[in-house]
Amino acid sequence: MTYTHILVTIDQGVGLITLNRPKVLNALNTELIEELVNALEKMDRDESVRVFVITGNERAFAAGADIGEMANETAIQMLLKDQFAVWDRIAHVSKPIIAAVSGFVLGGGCELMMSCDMVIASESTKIGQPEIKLGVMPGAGGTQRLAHAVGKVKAMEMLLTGEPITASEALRYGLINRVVPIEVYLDEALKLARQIASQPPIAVQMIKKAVHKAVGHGLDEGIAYERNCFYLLFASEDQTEGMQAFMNKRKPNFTGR
Ligand code: DAK
Repeated sequence: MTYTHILVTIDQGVGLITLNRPKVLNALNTELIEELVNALEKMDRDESVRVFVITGNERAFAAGADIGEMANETAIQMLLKDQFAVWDRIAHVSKPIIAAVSGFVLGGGCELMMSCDMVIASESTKIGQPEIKLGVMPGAGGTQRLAHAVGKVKAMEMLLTGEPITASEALRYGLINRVVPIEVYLDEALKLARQIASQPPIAVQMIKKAVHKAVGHGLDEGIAYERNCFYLLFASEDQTEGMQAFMNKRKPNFTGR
């Protein structure tokens, strides 16, 4: 299978997927997400792959879903197309996924990171959910997974201000596993991946599933609620204003309509 927006390699039991739209900070358009999900599912069936690493580049893991792609959609179009539903399939991958992140980890990029099972971050990582600045909110589990990971009050602050946190703060809040110098963040993630790849694969997959049961209570319901709210916000003038302002590189003027 050939891909346009991701790079895929398999080595020593580790399936490495690199998000590859550097000019737009790895903005996650529909095609990229479909490629990512297809690659994960294909390698999930491949016995030579035991663990995944998803990475981007030093400047950006991913700066969120592609704003240009959704800016002009209506609520009904969003609901009917439900094109974002493909994101849900990431949660059904049975082998562990490690995110190796650096730079911007924003919006859908943060949601993708939180869908992974472990996270190694470079010191220059900035993690946030800035959707509020676009007149919308997270739609791929951000409100749910962030609240589970960092607790209510910190999640509220991040979601309502849209301001990112540093890697060391994220470490303190238990959102990521490790912060390392930028030169080695991918190597560290690959080292961890190879260690897990050498463990008994059936036990590895069962542990992943069991841990997901421990942290997944009410998650599906919360995510479905969040997604409906996200789609509904496309009926607001603030969504149009927020996204147009981003694309025209100006400050938005929100009116509460
Ligand atoms: N989409 C499209 N293009 C983006 C982008 C994005 N999210 N982020 C950056 N870019 C593009 C910029 O437009 C710019 O393109 P050119 O102007 O060069 O053509 C290029 O990347 C470089 O960006 P900047 O020039 O802005 O670089 P700066 O260093 O000045 O700023 C920045 C970096 C990351 C602070 C800034 O680019 C920024 O604020 N980006 C937007 C971050 C953001 O708001 N992300 C949230 C997007 S909404 C769902 C699933 C997912 C989602 C929702 C639902 N379901 C399953 C239902 C997710 C939603 C989102 O993520």
